[in-house]
Amino acid sequence: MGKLITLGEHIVQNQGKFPMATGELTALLSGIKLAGKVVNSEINKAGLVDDIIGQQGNTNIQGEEQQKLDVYANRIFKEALGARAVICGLASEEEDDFVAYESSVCQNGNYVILIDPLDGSSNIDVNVSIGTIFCVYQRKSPQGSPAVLEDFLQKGREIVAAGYIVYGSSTMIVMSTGQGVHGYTFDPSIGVFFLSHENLRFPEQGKIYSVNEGNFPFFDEKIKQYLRYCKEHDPASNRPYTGRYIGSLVSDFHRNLIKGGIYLYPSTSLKPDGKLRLLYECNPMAYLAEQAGGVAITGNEHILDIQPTELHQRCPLIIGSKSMVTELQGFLEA
Ligand code: P6P
Repeated sequence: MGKLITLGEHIVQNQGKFPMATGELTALLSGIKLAGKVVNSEINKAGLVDDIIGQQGNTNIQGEEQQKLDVYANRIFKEALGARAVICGLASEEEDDFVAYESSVCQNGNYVILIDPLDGSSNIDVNVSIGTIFCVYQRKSPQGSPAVLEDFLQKGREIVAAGYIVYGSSTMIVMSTGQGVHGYTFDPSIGVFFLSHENLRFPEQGKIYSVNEGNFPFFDEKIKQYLRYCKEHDPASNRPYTGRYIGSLVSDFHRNLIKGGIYLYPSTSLKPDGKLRLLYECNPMAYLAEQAGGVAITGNEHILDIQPTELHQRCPLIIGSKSMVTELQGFLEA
């Protein structure tokens, strides 16, 4: 391993470059790191602890079965972030409405966070990697008051920090504060995240495509044409491409970021707005993609340009290597 630099040290080394004051960013990240370690610990023993896997027995606002770990992770992140004076409010996939922290310390916080505490949670019971996704905005409402809805309904272009935690073969925080994308790998033996992937960028070329082929009958004809193109045998253009789909956005995105690739959850006849949520899935991943030299679109517009109108609104997502997204756009515009 090269230089041993922790996440906290890397933030301090880059201080002064952030839109957030270093102290605020450090406090925010200490909340993310702490909650990530606690959730990671529970995930790693999920198979051993009866009362932590399986379904909670109720559904979230999306009408999706809440996994017990979903609810647990949401509570851990909500408490960890509420214990730091930097965040005045939180919106979560697991919360019907946004949470405006009540303490005066939190109400003095300048930022709000939007989070999917455990994305891909249906994979928990089958021991497949899952993730946490988050993004941070500067509040619009006056400091010292409770957070309000407009603090959360901001375009992705306004994001000041975003990232994900991937609970995989190793646990990593991958994040950006506008100075590129960096990966930090957790060493459980000492409980520290070390800088392991500095300046992550999508490879110029890629040949991995990630999509749920089971939705093929419901895709627009132009998406079908693209998927047929991916599977044609043409060595001159490095086809057929390779299909890889984990069913966990964070894991599929992470692999495509390292190896080059494209992930698509497009509009379908059954779900015209797609499945993924704009505020705490598509926007943070789109921010990271653009910081890493990639692209993220709905099909006809950039994700980060969308003006949100609702906390849990959905949008189609096509995200990954610029060359592959551009190639797909050629089909959409034909
Ligand atoms: P499907 C997980 O529920 C998720 O939000 C993403 O992480 C994942 O890529 C997608 O949905 C999987 O959805 O419909 O293919 O099972």
